[in-house]
Amino acid sequence: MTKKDAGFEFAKECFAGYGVDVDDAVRAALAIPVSVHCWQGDDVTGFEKASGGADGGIAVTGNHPGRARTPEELRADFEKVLSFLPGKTRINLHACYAEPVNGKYADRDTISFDNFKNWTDWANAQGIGVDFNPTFFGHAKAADGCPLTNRDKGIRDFWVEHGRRCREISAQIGMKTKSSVLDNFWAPDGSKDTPADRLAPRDRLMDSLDRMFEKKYEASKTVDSVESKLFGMGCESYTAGSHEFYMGYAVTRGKLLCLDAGHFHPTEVISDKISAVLKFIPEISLHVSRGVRWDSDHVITLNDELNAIAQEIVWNGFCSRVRIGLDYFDASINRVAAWSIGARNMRKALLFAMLTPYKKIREAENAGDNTLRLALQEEYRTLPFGAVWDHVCAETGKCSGQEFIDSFKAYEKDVLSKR
Ligand code: RNT
Ligand code: ZN
Repeated sequence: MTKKDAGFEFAKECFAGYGVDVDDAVRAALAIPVSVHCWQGDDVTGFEKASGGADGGIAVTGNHPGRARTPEELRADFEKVLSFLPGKTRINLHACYAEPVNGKYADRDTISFDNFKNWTDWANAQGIGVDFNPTFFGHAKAADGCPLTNRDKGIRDFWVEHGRRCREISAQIGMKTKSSVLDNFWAPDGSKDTPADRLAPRDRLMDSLDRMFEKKYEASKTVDSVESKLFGMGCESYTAGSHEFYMGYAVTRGKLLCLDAGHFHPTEVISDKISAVLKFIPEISLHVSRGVRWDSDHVITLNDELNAIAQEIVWNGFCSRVRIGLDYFDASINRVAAWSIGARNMRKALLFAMLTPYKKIREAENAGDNTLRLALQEEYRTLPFGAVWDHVCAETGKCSGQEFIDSFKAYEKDVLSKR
């Protein structure tokens, strides 16, 4: 027996001592789909003729060499990321990743499935599902940061048409991949300084959304989610699509609510919101991210909040009611590494949540024994989780530890640095 195998056997015994079956936990943790965003690979740039890049309150900082410049480069990088990810993975696309067809670029109000045919074929070849997002930023018609609330009806109509097309594209991708596509709607609409009217933009936002969502689609093909936000750079004083707005919208319109971990007050956490909103909405989606000061999109680390998010999903049996997506972008470090480290952390958190003796901890709580609850909560932190993770990586043909580091460094040397 190798030292690694011996370590795994020992870990199994430790977890069994708390009544946890490691094999069951691993199987369950790997089956949870995690939708990995495409935009970490190219700094939310996309492939349109005149790429506006990230704006509307989101910003990518850093200029590490190696950004993917073409669909082929981005897909190759994503394949490298996939090679590091155990478990069921999906890709989350944005409308601005539309590809030209026969050299012809489509504007946001004319895009169609054809602009995403390559992505769909590629996803099928990779055996992964696809999710989607309309892009309401990085465009001349969103230059004032108010696409859906614009006072100019012509501008609103343009974006309503974009939203409608994205839903149609999502339905077609869903059909072709035989997997329901989550279509997530986030728009930056807000105001840098104190608005005189907080109501009228919300009237217009509601109307734009209602018009986009007129057509009904089968959930087996696509479902819509709406994402709230607190503030962004350049819209510090007001965001039309606040949490209260979208919570109400999702409840009354039968939409999923997307909780982005970076979109709330700094002492608020989405882990606490999951069980609350799921009392009123059958399904939600997540943008797992990490807020730091003004930025809502740092690479996710395996911190307490990430573990808490995974625990809420796993411990409450919400795996089929929460669509997990990732949303972070860092251009200051190796992007493939950033992408993979964050996505591996999501999977680690899910696995760790599955391995936690939560039934025992809850028993202690229900018996009113908060001392035992605290003792167990603190003891499980140092159970030999690492040995299980390494084993999962080895069993699924993914590397871990030094090999993982060597592999993304080699990719940087051989591929990224030559761009
Ligand atoms: C912005 C939102 C949104 C974007 C992506 C690119 O604050 O979080 O989800 O990050 O759509
Ligand atoms: Zn988000």
